[in-house]
Amino acid sequence: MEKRQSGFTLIEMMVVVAIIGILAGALFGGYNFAVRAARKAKAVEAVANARTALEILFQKAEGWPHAILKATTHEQGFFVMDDNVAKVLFKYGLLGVDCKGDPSKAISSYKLRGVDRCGIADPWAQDVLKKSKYRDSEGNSLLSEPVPAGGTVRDHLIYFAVDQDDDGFVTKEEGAPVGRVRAKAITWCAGADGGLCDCSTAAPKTMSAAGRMISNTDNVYSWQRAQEAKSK
Ligand SMILES: [Ca+2]
Ligand SMILES: [Ca+2]
Repeated sequence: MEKRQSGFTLIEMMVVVAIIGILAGALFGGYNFAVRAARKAKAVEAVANARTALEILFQKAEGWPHAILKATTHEQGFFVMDDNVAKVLFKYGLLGVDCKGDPSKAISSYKLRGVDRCGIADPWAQDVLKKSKYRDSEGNSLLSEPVPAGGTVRDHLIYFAVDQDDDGFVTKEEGAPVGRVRAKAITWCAGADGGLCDCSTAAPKTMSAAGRMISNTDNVYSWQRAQEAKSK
């Protein structure tokens, strides 16, 4: 009489393990894709909200406050949505700014918790800031915190440019990364890789000044490309 086999053979076990591996891989890949898509949607919302806030500010103040025009300049000439802008938005109660403490003090005195709460960091940086446990360190060191997708927290702040001469266009001279955009204010973030490209180039990948390949396909803008107007 044939002995009845109990349990699984090695082959059966290997097949089961392989199937579980394939299923897990598919699920994890789908999960990663969903996380990326959700972060990009949040980034689109954040830059759009920032632009709306700046436009409301322009109407309320009947011009751009001096503090905004003197905001920190990025090495490429763009304005970073930083302490100065956050303080102005705080003053006018815009952009959901809810920094605790004395608004006359630098946001860095909030240990960068302010940057997160003021909504001026993109979703990739906000994720890093949430996981940083708000440890008691200088704001600058948190700005240098690496972001897994690319760059540091500083590379993931929201950028802006405004129509300083009130001619209805934001131009390269005013910090726009393109020639001319018909708008009062434009905002953007660098996207998942933390790298900004010259938007006027068609190349999907560009070498940054630091020698890092950066993608412009994931950059998030508050303006439509159709709004760009050619310079004379
Ligand atoms: Ca202008
Ligand atoms: Ca990018």
